[in-house]
Amino acid sequence: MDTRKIMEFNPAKLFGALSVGLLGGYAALNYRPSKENVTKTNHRAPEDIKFKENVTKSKRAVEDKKFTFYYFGGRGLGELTRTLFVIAGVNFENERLFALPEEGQFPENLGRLPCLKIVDGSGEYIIGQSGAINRYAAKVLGLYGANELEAAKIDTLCCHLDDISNALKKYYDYMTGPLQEDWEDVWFDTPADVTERSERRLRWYLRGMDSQVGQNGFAVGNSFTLADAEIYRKLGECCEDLEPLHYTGRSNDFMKYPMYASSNERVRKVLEEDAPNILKIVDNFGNTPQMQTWLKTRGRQAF
Ligand SMILES: N[C@@H](CCC(=O)N[C@@H](CS)C(=O)NCC(=O)O)C(=O)O
Repeated sequence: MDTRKIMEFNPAKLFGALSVGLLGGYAALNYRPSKENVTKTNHRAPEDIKFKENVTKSKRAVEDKKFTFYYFGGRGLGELTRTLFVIAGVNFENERLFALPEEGQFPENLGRLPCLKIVDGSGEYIIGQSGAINRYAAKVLGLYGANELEAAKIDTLCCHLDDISNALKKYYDYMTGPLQEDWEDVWFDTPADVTERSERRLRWYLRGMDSQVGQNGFAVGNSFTLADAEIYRKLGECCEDLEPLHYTGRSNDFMKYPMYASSNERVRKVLEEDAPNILKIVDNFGNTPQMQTWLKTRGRQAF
């Protein structure tokens, strides 16, 4: 049963929310907290997934735990965590909220989402903050490298990806849209070999990162880690099954392809030309049976 409520656009509320930025953005939604505004799905890992060596170890570590992941009905700050469970082949309950949390809920993330609940023999814990959740999940799922140095390398790559997201903000504002008419040409097509700091755009970052990842379809080592998941999420993941309207009231088309591009080809061309190793990672990760099943079954996304 699908209990989703389509979010209604309310310009007056939206104006107020924009003034306090992204964190206030959800206040723009005209909705009431209610149990009907939640969907719960048990994600069951396919039986035939062969665990990589390091994941097998972690499987024992998670065997006695039950995970529930709470986030809104879109991808946003939640999808990376979900794909960590998916790629590791570990079951989790995917609780998608289509309303703001009720007063007093989720204090671990200051009343916001995502949060991850872990129940095991020793009790119940809730973790807030997406970064903390992702690092915790990567550790217990065996997706944080084989040793401390690999873990540091994974962190480095994730920080490079954060730099890219921050650089993109100069050209595209998530809440309002493009900040200049030719933003796509500037962001995607500025050559990698610029000399001025102010001219560093997507290709500059990716060409540099490409020499830092493996040539074997894995960012670090010989199996998937948090870095592969984040590379896929930021540079590879597409979504055609979206609600028609984004919660800011505009068309959801800008959410279909990585980095708000008008087509997936925009991003792939950059990877083909300047970051072939990263492209290999995107394809290796996205083509796994786990991810293929997940993409087909995760359902329609609000954003
Ligand atoms: N830094 C926090 C940000 C959490 C956050 O702002 N979550 C948004 C959804 S993406 C939210 O819950 N907004 C509702 C609100 O601020 O009331 C994290 O990464 O978890």
